Amino acid sequence: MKKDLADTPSLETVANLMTRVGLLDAEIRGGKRDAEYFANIETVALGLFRIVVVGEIKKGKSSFINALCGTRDLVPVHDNVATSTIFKIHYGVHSEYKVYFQPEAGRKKRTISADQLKQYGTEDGNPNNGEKVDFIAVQSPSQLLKEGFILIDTPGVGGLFKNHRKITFKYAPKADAVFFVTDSVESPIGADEVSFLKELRNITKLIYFVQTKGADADPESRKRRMENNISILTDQAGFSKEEIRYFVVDSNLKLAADETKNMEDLQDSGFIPLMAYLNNDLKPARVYNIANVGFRRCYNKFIEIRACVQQQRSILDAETVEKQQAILEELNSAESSINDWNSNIRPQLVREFQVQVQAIQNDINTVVSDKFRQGGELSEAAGRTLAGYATKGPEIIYKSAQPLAEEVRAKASEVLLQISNDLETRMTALLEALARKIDGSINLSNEFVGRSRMETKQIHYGETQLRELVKKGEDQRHFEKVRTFVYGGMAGVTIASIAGGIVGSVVPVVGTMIGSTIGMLIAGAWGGKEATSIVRSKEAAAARQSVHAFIEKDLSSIHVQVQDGFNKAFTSLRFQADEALAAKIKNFMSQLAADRNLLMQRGKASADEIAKEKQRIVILESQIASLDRELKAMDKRLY
Ligand SMILES: Nc1nc2c(ncn2[C@@H]2O[C@H](COP(=O)(O)OP(=O)(O)O)[C@@H](O)[C@H]2O)c(=O)[nH]1
Ligand SMILES: [Mg+2]
Repeated sequence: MKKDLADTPSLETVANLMTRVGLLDAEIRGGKRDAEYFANIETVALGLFRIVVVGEIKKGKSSFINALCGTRDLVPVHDNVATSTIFKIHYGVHSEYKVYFQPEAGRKKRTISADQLKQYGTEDGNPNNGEKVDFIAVQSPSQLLKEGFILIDTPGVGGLFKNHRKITFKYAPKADAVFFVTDSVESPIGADEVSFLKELRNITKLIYFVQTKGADADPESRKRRMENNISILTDQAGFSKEEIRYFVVDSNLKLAADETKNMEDLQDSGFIPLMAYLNNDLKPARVYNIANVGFRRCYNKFIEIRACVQQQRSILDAETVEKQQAILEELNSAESSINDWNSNIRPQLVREFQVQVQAIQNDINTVVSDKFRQGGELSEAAGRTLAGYATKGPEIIYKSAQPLAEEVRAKASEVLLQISNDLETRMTALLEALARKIDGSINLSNEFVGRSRMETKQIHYGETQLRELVKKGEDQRHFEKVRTFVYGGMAGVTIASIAGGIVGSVVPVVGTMIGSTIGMLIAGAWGGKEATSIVRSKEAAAARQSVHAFIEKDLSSIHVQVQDGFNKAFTSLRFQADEALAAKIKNFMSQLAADRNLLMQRGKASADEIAKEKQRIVILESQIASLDRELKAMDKRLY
């Protein structure tokens, strides 16, 4: 059972402990640092929290972000000029804006001044995104950002329903929180927003509500608005009253309060409970997950170090030739068991594993085909919608092409997320089964294995943890980092921990990989061409047919992308477990060689040299004992 989240150690504390373990590891390996492990410490220390802000145009999204950051005009706020691009806002010592262009624009990113924001980031200065801006990265020294929050401001040009989905589908699945912004003065949550929210819920459960412009309404009407909105959310959008987190704020008041340091205004702005919720509830949950994975990684390394030092200790303590001989025999027999297992059993287990991965792949291919192929479920559903237009004229049917295509893409994204969950569950089960088989198939002498076997805990990577990793898989570099972060987590010193190692290292990798594959596929599904090229005909039946043909074509391009994406992912999945095994075995063998070497040297060493060696071990042992206490204390806080 998980403990109170508020008791989670800070990521700094976890990173510090990881560093100490990493340095001790380097010390016993003759000063050589495990580069991967140290890179992973950075990942922990950097643990970030992503907030995506969505909502209709002019509801106050950009103002809300500025208020959160405590910086006026950090992102442009306008009375009559609409934001036309994504802003990604993150921490940096200096304020800075950088424009990133879409790949097809073939332009390098460029730093711009705040004055140029209008030119690239608004509908006025950059109509229909003629500049092909992908997003604008905003760097700011704000305190909130410094604490590891990343904010994403989204446009909402001309009605949220049509234009927002693409963006939301791209960013929301990876968000740690999605803030849906509505306001206190104009209309309550409308039909378009309801259908948008329903879709949003299919891809993330982390939706929170903000009602802005609180100070523009009197307290009574702003409360009525809130109650009204909440009943819309429960009656029409499928939210339950208990799950809704709803905040009434005023962003302008918050900004003013920051400037004048007026406590009363700050209180009235409504930002205190919102920030408290962010800091006390949302962020700790995320920190917990990162801390947990980092801690496991650290603990694995610690077990290696301890086993290694224990082995050195027993070699030094072996005073007699008989005792030394016994150790040598133990090492030799371990080596031959491993070799034996490696050449006879491992290939067989790996083959079985690969056959089962293939079976999963076949199932996934079937599902993908059932859903996406011509005449498949998605196409049929679109056909049914079109059949509903039987009494409509051709013009109306043509007009329905674009929304219908978007409908299909939204559904495709949903299906992809479902497949990804299913795939993750099945791959995890398969890896756990493999781990059990490995564990059951290795016969090593008990004394040799016993010590570390006791310490090998079953590592549970819950769904949320996997999601954490998945979210981070966004850009390729980060993905690689996370991959090594979890993947490298298993290089152990005894074969007994292989089984746990496989589950502990490969399972999160699987989650990360599936997540990033799905992320790309969803983005790809939304990258389809616009429904503009339909040949127009006068007759309604022909119009229905040509719209359906268009949808089919759209689907078939998505189908190709999806199949291709999954095939690539499977190719890699198939080899993950074996790669993890190979690394483990290599490590084990080099440890055996080192032990044997020490044993030989001990045979030749003078009493003086042995005494000195023992002194070195005593120091290491005391470091290990103190790390052991701290790790146990941290373990208690995490479980
Ligand atoms: N009084 C008040 N005005 C606000 C608030 N939030 C936004 N506004 C105003 O509403 C307009 C639109 O805000 P903006 O943040 O650009 O909305 P966006 O299109 O959703 O990003 C601007 O004129 C803001 O000054 C608020 O909390 N209080
Ligand atoms: Mg805006």
